[in-house]
Amino acid sequence: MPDRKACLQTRCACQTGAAANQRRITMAKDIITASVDAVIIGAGMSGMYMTKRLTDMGLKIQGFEAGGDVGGTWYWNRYPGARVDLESFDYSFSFDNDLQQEWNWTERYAAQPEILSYLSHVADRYDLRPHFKFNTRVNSAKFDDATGRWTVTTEEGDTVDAQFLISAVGVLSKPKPPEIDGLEDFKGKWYHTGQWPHEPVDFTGLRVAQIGTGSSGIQVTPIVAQQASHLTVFQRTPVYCVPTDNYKLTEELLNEVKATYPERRAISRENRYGIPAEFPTTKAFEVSEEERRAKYESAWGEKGHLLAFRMTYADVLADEAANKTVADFLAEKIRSIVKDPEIAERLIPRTYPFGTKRPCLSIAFYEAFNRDNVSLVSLYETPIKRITEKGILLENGEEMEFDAMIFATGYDALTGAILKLNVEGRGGRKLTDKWKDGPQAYMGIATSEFPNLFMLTGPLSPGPLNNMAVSIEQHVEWVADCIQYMRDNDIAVIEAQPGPEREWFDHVQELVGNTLYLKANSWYLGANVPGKPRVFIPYLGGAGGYRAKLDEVSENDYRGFTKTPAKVDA
Ligand code: N01
Repeated sequence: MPDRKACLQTRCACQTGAAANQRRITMAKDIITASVDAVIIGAGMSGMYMTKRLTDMGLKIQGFEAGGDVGGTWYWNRYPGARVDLESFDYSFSFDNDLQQEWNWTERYAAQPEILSYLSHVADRYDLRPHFKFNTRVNSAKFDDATGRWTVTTEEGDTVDAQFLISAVGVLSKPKPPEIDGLEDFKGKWYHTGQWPHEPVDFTGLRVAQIGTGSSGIQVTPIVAQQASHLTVFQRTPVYCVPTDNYKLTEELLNEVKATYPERRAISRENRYGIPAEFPTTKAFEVSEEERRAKYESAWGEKGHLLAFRMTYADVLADEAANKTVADFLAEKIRSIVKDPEIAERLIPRTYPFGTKRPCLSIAFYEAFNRDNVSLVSLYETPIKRITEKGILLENGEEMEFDAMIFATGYDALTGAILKLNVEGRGGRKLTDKWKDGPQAYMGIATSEFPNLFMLTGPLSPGPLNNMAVSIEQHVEWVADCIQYMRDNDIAVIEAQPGPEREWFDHVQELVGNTLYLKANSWYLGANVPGKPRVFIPYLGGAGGYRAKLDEVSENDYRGFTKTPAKVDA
């Protein structure tokens, strides 16, 4: 029996046979020893598009991907109910008009299989898979001061030398173990949403425990509730959920979207959250209570979407009183859906302002608690002591028996996956040491002492605070342009300077200081991972604001970077 903790760390999910399945998808090829222009780590959306851009420029690429195929997040997250919570057609690539015209999304919020087949189509269309070695995890990357090149090795034994190292490892890709003692004693099966098996898991007739109620957990609950004989949801911090008005996309609607893609994409690139909508300028108390209420009803109703409440008024995330008007409205909605008043009260968030932990878009999450076979345990009131052979032992001495457990406990977000690569920069400097008090990254894309390393949607960039598709395209295009600039100007090595890097960090922290975000124990702050430095990691300047700043850097000859020319042979 493999060690389960190790399984979580390696994401092999072998307890359920998923690893064997992955191996069937793509057999590992021979050991690679090569010299290339760039190593790209990760074949999710960012790694795929980066590969396309650099191969179009004629660069030789070696990609490595721990999973058995392309897809990243959408390859791993196969849990029941997994679907995107931004409109599918906006959560997609915009770089090729033919691609966006030929792909027909079927639902407003596409489910995981559809997104994965879209990404598979992208990989086929641009012939990206041959550039990657799958089922292969990078375990170290070292910069050589003398040659100005990176040496990347993998757990499989590959060794590749490259001018550029590009991290495309994703922001929510290192699953966070449950951190509850005794898991190894449990005799039933258990699953983490972020490394779900490839074959369907049937919970029919089982007593199931679900731990965690973030964006993943709230999608799991209603589906598993339909199968399990009993589902017990263990909730630590309640979340704010907005209902999903999901529907099949008609040909007419799709044609309308396709015809207006140029405008949609242009607005998205400038919008605060990377979606095609106007950000409001009106503040919550500049309008009457009736007007405010009507706006909240509309944000909740059929036009509602994940970001609707954050975009009702300009000061929702900056002013406590304004924020409370949204929180009160949502609490009222929870009370109106959940029939048992005690359960409703437990589901209402009270410890942080609305929006400072990521809100969720749900299909019938609250409604699930009206079922006889679903119960809720608040971990604030009844903490877990440990996991046992039979189930879960609570601090109050009660032992609850389960056949299966689902951990929807989230991720070591934003920095976890990149730090796991064991990156060493100039003079053997370890990235883990440099970032021990929190990430330092100039413009959220590069870090001093680590030359020619680019981090796509890296820490201190907006990343997941925006539509990720918009964040990814922006970074990929900026990095491709930077490499082209280096080639055009005979620059061999580019490196962020410590001064501008510190200024960028201060700027990121200054922006968050003007908001309510620091009032929540969120993964944005690293607060969900025991021992992680408490630093606000994403940049809050918005997709448009960030774009302007990053463009300013490139338009000014990559200001804030030191550029070392290629050696000229005598
Ligand atoms: O993870 P989370 P997630 N004991 O960290 C609880 C994106 N995403 O996978 O809040 C008990 O949000 C934890 O409690 P608390 C999206 O950006 C998008 O759900 O730390 N409970 C929380 O309830 C999202 O924000 C989509 O107190 C423990 C839950 O587990 C991000 O991914 C879908 C615990 C973790 O929630 C992460 O979402 C899914 C413990 N030891 C994800 N440890 C869509 O696009 C943690 N928890 C739809």
